[in-house]
Amino acid sequence: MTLTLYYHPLSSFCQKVMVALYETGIPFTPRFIDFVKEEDRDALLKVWPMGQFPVIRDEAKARTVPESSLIIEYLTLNFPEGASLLPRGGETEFEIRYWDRLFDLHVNQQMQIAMAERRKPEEERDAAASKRAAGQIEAAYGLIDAHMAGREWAVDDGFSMADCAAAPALNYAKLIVPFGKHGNVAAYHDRLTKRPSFARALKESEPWLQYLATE
Ligand SMILES: N[C@@H](CCC(=O)N[C@@H](CS)C(=O)NCC(=O)O)C(=O)O
Repeated sequence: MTLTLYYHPLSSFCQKVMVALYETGIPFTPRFIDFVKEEDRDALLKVWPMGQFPVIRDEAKARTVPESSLIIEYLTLNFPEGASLLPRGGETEFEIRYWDRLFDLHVNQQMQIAMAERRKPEEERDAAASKRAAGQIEAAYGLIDAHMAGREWAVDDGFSMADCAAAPALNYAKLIVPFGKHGNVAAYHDRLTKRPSFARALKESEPWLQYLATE
């Protein structure tokens, strides 16, 4: 086995990559990173000086790949099992990248901003930043809701990188902005949580859920 995934089970962007790995069955060695532990932080910094995860290290090719979307692309290029997550060429590839960007930038990252505010002591919180982030999520829900009408997955050709991005993004974002009137988003999230790849990632995150900032 040549792939090592540096990750934490609670991290939304790590879950995105875990969904891709479980979906495709590509073998990998998990390297759990606890940011509280110096030796773990050092181990991550040694492979990726930016100190963020997810990161994969492919020893066979002496290659380190950061960034959840790049990691999934790497899987699709280097493992035949990964190809279906990002079929190359034409509209389908464009649509997958479009929805992957939307879920990462306007749902996942905004959720992270709002969660980070919740983790701060009350007197240090930036109410305007939280409001802006929630507004972005709400606006994204509107786009996703309209798009998901009559669809099973984000792109018609089947489960893809866009759904890997959507699963953890929506699952955490609902704690910041409930789905409310966006019934198609709620139904899509429900399908995602039942998908065995994401259900497995969720199960693995359970022991750490107590550390999530919920209010
Ligand atoms: N754009 C990156 C985002 C990665 C990211 O935000 N990772 C978070 C955990 S979900 C992290 O490493 N946070 C710790 C830090 O930034 O120091 C991706 O798609 O992988």
